[in-house]
Amino acid sequence: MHVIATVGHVDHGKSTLLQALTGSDPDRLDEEQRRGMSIELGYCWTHLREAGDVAFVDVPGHERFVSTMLAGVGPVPAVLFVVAADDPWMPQAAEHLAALDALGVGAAVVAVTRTDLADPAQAMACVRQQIRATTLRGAPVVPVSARTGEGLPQLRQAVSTMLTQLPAPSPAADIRLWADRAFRVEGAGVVVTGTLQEGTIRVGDELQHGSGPRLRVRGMEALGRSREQVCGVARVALNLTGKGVDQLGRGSALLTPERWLSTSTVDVRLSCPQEARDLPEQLTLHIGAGRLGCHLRPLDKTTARLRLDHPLPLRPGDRALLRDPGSRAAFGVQVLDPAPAPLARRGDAVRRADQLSRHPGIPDLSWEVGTRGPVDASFLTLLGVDPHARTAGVVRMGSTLLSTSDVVTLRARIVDVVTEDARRLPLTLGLTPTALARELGLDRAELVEALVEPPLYLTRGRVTLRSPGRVPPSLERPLAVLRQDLAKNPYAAPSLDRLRELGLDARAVAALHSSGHLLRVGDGVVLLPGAEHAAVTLLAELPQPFTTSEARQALSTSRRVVLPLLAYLDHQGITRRLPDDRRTVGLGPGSTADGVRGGEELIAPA
Ligand SMILES: Nc1nc2c(ncn2[C@@H]2O[C@H](COP(=O)(O)OP(=O)(O)OP(=O)(O)O)[C@@H](O)[C@H]2O)c(=O)[nH]1
Ligand SMILES: [Mg+2]
Repeated sequence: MHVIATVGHVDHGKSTLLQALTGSDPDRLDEEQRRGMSIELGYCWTHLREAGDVAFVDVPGHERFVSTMLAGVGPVPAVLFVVAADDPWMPQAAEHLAALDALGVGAAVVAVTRTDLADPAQAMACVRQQIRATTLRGAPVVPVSARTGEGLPQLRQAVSTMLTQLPAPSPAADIRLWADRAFRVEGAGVVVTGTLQEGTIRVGDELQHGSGPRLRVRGMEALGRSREQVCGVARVALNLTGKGVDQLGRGSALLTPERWLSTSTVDVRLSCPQEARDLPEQLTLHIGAGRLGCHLRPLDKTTARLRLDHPLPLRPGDRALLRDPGSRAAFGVQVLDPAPAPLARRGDAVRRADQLSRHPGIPDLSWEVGTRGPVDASFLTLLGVDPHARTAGVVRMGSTLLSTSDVVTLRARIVDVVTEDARRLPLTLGLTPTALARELGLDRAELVEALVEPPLYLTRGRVTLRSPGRVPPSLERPLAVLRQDLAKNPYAAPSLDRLRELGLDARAVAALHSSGHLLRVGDGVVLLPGAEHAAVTLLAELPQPFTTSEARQALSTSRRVVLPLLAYLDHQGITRRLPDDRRTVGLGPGSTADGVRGGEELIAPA
């Protein structure tokens, strides 16, 4: 399906032209019939041979209904711009054109209509002139009469050609459906209509609205027929159930749950002739089918920070319109960063403007990683940035992505911190990754572990500058075999028989433990160094507190291993044992674990 919105000056013949194209009248309200003008958004559809099903959103042209016009046009990818041959260029034609230009709409057909009333040549020349410097430049201009039908076949052809050239939206995209109407239907409940831009909605799906509980799609219609699933682009009517469904209205966004970042602060690029500092501070933002108040703070000539009156699900590249309701001036904004850091210090705004000047205007992994520093893959997904995109200069370490230059800088800082620690405390065994992460302002210890490489070593859970001791030649081979065994299943500690078979007696195990090649968590229970940290990551994902048996299952291991491992983690203060024998991960009240600065770092001789 395709979706097109009409635009154009009041009374220029938009609704009449749609009736001629589709056979149905988009003006469905009694008041619209009585007054002979559109007041609300209207909907109708037809089938074009080349383009297939085409749904139209008819907007009112009257100057009082600009917001309604924008709600109709906002989410729609293409427009039919209607100009009367007998009344060429009028204020709302100009206002609508400016809005389309600001929103970056490029897919358009211009219909110069009512050709039975006047020769269209002058109107056609005029409209070509007007669109020349806008995103509509090059759009076909087709003369037509809704009254006589002359030109309708050519108009259908032009619309088909324009639609078939549009890029196909992704059926797998996350849903963000901007509701343009919400109403109650006797017996069914709340129905919401909107233009689905991309993605697929199925009956039974759950959708999120704001921070409320999820809503369920009980039924769905498109083009007047009930559907089990609909892919964007499409006009859809959803019958929704769930708590809070009555809060839905024009401008509400229905979302794929947990895939969007809701934000009230957003950095944008402006497209307007004035400099940002000459714009009013209080403006109205029109985005999707919604509008809301916002406060604008200029960053430089062309970028600004917006504070929205309420949070919205936004991603880099989103287009919106800012309007000054007083002067009616409107200009375009492009979302660059929906999750900007606060501007706290002097010079922050200038630095921010410089970063934004390099933003490509679409979700971009290099920009995110280069600007934010180490960032979690799940956060990037919320921004619509593909964390798996192959990008030069971006390194993946576990779930964290960072730039190659951050890798170098962070490693150098770890070396500095570890060197300073060793200088202050000659008997130190090194710093835990958690402590280093805190020191470096990183939120993940795993990232520190991943950054460790010579001259840094991770030995017995601590980062040091000393390499693990040399392995006696006779133990090299058994150690290599053990490493292989444990690589397959890190918590399947070798049995005593297996250790014996490899020639590793208690003395050899002790030697490999104290030289940092093995981690002995209990009598005869050895793992690879670092296994304890990986275990903590898995245990932290369990519902807290967890039982020994849940820990055993999470680590796919046996009681023989899990009991000493948990005891070891308790001893390290990484887990905490509760009176009922369950445990929690993390610092509990009174725990002294991870007190890494100062004397606690000195570990008693083994
Ligand atoms: N003669 C003639 N009259 C037309 C034609 N198209 C529209 N009209 C007339 O123009 C007037 C306005 O038409 P509408 O279709 O309501 O205009 P509109 O653009 O939808 O107006 P708004 O929705 O209020 O902005 C009506 O009286 C129509 O009958 C046409 O091709 N020829
Ligand atoms: Mg109309």
